[in-house]
Amino acid sequence: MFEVAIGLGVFLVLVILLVLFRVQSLLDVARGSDKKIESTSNRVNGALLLLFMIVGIVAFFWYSIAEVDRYTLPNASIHGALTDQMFWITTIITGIVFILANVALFYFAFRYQYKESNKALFYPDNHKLEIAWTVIPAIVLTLLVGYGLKVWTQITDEPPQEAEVIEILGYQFAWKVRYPGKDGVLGGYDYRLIDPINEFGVDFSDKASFDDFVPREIHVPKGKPVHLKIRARDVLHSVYLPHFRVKMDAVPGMPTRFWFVPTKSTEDMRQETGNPEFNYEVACTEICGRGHFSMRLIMVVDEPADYEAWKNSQEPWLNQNPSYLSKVPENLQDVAVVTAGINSKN
Ligand SMILES: [Cu+2]
Repeated sequence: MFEVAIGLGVFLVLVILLVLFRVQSLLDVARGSDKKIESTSNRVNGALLLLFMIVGIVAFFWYSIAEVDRYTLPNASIHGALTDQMFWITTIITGIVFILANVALFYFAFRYQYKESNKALFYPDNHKLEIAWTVIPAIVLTLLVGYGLKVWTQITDEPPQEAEVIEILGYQFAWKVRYPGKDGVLGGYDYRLIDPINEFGVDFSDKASFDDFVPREIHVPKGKPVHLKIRARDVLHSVYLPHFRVKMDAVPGMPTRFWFVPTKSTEDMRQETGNPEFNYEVACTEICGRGHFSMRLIMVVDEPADYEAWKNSQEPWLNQNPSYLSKVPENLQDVAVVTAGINSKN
């Protein structure tokens, strides 16, 4: 509160000074003063703009080089290499244009500042120049967009048949994942079946749901395609796996998907980064409310054999919540009991 008051005070003083200055200038005009317009302020401003440019460019390069680790994470997926390549090509081309345009902007402000001895050159148009600065950017942008479109269609192509299917559900404020179990098929769902325990709204009249399991962590196999089926329960969320260059919105009522192939296990990454605590994580990149920051889920990338072992050690959700057997139709009860392994527990 105190800082705000000080800020307001400084602002008010500045406004008053500005008003006083304007009043003085208008008085001069009214008195018919013949003071020359030219003053030192043009030279000072021209030099300051040049200084601003130099400081800006130095800071830009210094930050970009010194902090490169902060904005480039090691890549751990096949399509991530394509994404990275595209990112760098785009960054380098637009970066060169950015620097050239800004050097010209600030240099012109300095070089062509107002001087009484200078007379402005009347230069209405130049067809060659206009054609050049229309056609060249058009071609460069078309190539960049075309290249991006090609990579995008490759990345968002149909997932392969053998892909591991995992459902990921975003809600305020966490992620939940569901695996299809031994049959490899996720059970159907309906939002009207959602209750405090059946958070996915799984439809237990569907046989495929009996062996589905809902673990606390998300595990995926290294070197195999993983097909994420993405849903949201309340508001927009967004699945973000930075090391795999995966980002896809989770939209209520409109399932989305993303598939990718992890190339480095959690263990590989711990060695590569020299950080024994390293973990992949799923984050939410849609500001979805107060608890947005807590939408973090650890993702473990296993060697394929470890992944299979982990999958086999998981208990079906129905086994952990046997009261939901009552939602299973009469004629399928026996199948559900066997598939979910309920008898073996009781
Ligand atoms: Cu979210």
